Amino acid sequence: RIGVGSTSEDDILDSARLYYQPQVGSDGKTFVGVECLLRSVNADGSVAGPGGILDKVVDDATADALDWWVIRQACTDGLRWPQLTIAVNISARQFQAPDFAARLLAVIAELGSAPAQIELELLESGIIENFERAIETMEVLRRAGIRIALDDFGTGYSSLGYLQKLPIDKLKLDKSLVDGTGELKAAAIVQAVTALSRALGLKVVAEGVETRAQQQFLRIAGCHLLQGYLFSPAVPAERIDQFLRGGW
Ligand code: G
Ligand code: G
Ligand code: NA
Ligand code: MN
Repeated sequence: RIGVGSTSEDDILDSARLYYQPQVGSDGKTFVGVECLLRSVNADGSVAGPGGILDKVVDDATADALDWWVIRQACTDGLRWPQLTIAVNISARQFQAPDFAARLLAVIAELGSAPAQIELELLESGIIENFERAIETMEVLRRAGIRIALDDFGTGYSSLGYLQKLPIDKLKLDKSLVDGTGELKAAAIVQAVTALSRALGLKVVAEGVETRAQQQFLRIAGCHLLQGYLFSPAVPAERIDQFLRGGW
């Protein structure tokens, strides 16, 4: 056991669960992939979001263990779902480790995963710091077949210049943009960003889709994929198995 007020690495990893939120084609019918979202089970059996567990992580070694637990769990569950893309959130700290790409490729090889099934969701903040090195890492990963998505586009600076400069495959439109699509100006931004992304050869995923009206707007705007409570929240792996057996 480590010091007072902290939770041991074993306890943290024991409580960790990986949930999966479906990503569907813009018609809402084709189940295309999942985003992995970290959860933790409390002593009473209730399930908490990532904040609950991340707050307990106080040292780098535990943070590293948890980050790599997520990747191994995602790859392992993904073996059952070869038809789905598995998108994993990668923190800036994890992505910027000098051995990140080599370590990821080693895990994928060890587990027998298909690199083309794995997608990394990166934040702008994880890329701009040490930009040149980040681009090199992204290129190494993409040459190995792994896909890269730029997450939370529409928050922060979200420079359009990045869309041209970054070696990415996908853009994830943040929920805040999707929320505004009932309004003229926000709708125009979503249409323009989607059209530009498509012209640059990127796939576009809209996050936080909650209503049929949003779905219809995003489909017509040209978003390839949709994700949100309208379709499903993040669910345990067993639910994904059920969806794939026809219970969609
Ligand atoms: O469901 P939601 O509350 O899961 O997630 C909240 C935030 O936590 C999001 O920004 C999401 O990207 C992030 N997050 C969720 N799971 C992971 C994870 O496994 N790793 C990292 N780095 N971030 C995660
Ligand atoms: O930052 P990132 O995009 O990885 O985080 C996704 C977050 O959004 C997670 O916390 C996830 O649980 C949450 N989320 C996913 N779909 C919806 C939705 O339709 N509505 C709301 N309010 N939150 C959502
Ligand atoms: Na994400
Ligand atoms: Mn996001």
